[in-house]
Amino acid sequence: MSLVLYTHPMSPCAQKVRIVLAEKSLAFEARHVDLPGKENLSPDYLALNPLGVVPTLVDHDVPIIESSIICEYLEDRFPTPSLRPMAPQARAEMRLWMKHVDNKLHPSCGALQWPLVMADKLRRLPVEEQMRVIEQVPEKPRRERQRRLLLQGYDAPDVAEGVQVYEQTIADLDTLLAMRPWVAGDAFSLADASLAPYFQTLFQFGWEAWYASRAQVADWYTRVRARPSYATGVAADFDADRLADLRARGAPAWDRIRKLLGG
Ligand SMILES: N[C@@H](CCC(=O)N[C@@H](CS)C(=O)NCC(=O)O)C(=O)O
Repeated sequence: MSLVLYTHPMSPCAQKVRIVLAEKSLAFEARHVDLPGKENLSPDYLALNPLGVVPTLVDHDVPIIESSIICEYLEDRFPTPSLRPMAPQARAEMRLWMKHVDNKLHPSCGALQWPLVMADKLRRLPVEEQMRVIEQVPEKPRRERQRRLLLQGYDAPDVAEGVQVYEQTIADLDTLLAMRPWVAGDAFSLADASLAPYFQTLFQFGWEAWYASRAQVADWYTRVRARPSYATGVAADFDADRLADLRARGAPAWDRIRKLLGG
């Protein structure tokens, strides 16, 4: 098969790419990377993706990294159906949302999700060993965030900041979606594919109340979830047992988030 995707079910960045692959009806081979076991830091994986993160797309032996770049690559390589608006202004807006996701929403999601699902294996090691593993994370901001989250859990400042970023994002989207059906215009685009997984995070942990009162966002996410691309690219990885486990982990965290939201 010419397309191989290195992925993990809980990775929003990988979900984004899987949505795009499904929208374009592209077949690919999924290779699961054990993120809690830090397989992403193995020499073999780092040779493919020097940043040590999923996703990585390999197209005929050529690795492509960074989820937004992968999405644009897929768009260039397989232009139909297109997930980019035609008008340059709408395209710029789409890319601004993608940049917001990469720079702000993704680290915020990491702060909320990582301590709940990715840190278990590491926490079973002696603290010096935990720190030795974290020291191998190639990018400084992620390395330092993971270290803070390991040591401080939900008391880390990243959690409070992440909650505010999520809250502002939901509010801004609600205003925008009152004017148009999809984030960058009349059609589902890479902007919708990029944002959708970050609502999966809220859904899977049972934090739907966060967006439920924002009518436009709630309606948008219902329409996103109804798309076949979401069913195959995201929801298929969350069976009833996994969802029950995630919701149990999410419940105590929601108490903290609600307080941070002033509730
Ligand atoms: N900017 C990167 C971020 C990728 C990223 O942070 N991936 C996470 C999973 S969503 C990861 O692989 N983390 C590895 C780790 O936990 O050390 C992208 O968009 O592809």
